Amino acid sequence: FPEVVTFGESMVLMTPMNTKGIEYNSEFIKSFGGAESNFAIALARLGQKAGWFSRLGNDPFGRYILKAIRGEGVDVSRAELTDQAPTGFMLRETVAGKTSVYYYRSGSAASKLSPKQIEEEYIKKSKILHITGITCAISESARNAVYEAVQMAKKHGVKICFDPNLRLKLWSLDEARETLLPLAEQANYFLPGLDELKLLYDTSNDDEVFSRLKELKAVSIVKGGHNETLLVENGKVDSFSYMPVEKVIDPVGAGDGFCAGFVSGLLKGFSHQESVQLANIVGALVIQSEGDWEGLPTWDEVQAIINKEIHIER
Ligand code: KDG
Repeated sequence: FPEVVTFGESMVLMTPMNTKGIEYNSEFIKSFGGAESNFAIALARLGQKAGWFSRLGNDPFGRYILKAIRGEGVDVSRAELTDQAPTGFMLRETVAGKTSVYYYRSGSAASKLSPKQIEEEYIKKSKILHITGITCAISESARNAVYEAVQMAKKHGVKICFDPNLRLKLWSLDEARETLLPLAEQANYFLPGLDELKLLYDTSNDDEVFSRLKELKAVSIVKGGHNETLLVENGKVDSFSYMPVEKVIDPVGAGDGFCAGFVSGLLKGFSHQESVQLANIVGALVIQSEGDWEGLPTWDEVQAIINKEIHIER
């Protein structure tokens, strides 16, 4: 059984091969994305036993995604291929420095996730359950699956790690607040971005954000301060500078890698402070290569950075 379990939608991701954008481009690169599978792949590369599940269409896209995630060493034994609905699909383009995302996922196989797919034994045998706000946003039944998993985790003393992953293309800010703020109350580890918190708490004031976080029982790890990560624990805020990077190539997926870095640190017995530093290293490596998960580092690469022995060429 995996030590970390997560679940949520993975979709095929098409990006134009050149800078003309989707409308004027005729060649695309096929890959896939999904915050939770990015997280699970990141953990597997860092040497942890990770399990991810979802529902995928029994179609070429679904089979491709399932094989790729399995190939990364993630346990996909609870993932399902279904004939009832198609695999979700997304396109992403960056034109003149502006990145846009187009989703084709309503009614997808993953949106049919429901509490029925949450296997108690699978959750119970893990140490950490990782959930994200995206799964809550894709459908009511998927949101109920998240609630079910959270209840099971609590029942069996499994720690809950929560990344709100606010996606305003999927739901309104009001709907997001209604679901995500109560989930933050249930979490043991809360890993939001500072921008997300400002939206969720409806404030532009950092102090107000941190006083809200101090009220939570969770340890909060806040991404995206001023080039730093902030750790909020026992009423105190500690700051950890990002690892400097020469050039940011593609920031997508950095948050998922970051969460996995933190969770991997916990599982390796690191302190919260050390786990945040590991998260920062993983985040810094992901943004230096293209793709949502392709640039995730292995544990050997991370150790080389920690030991400053080898310069990783990317
Ligand atoms: O965090 C990266 C994800 O946003 C991406 O891989 C796709 O899960 C995704 C989404 O819903 O946008």
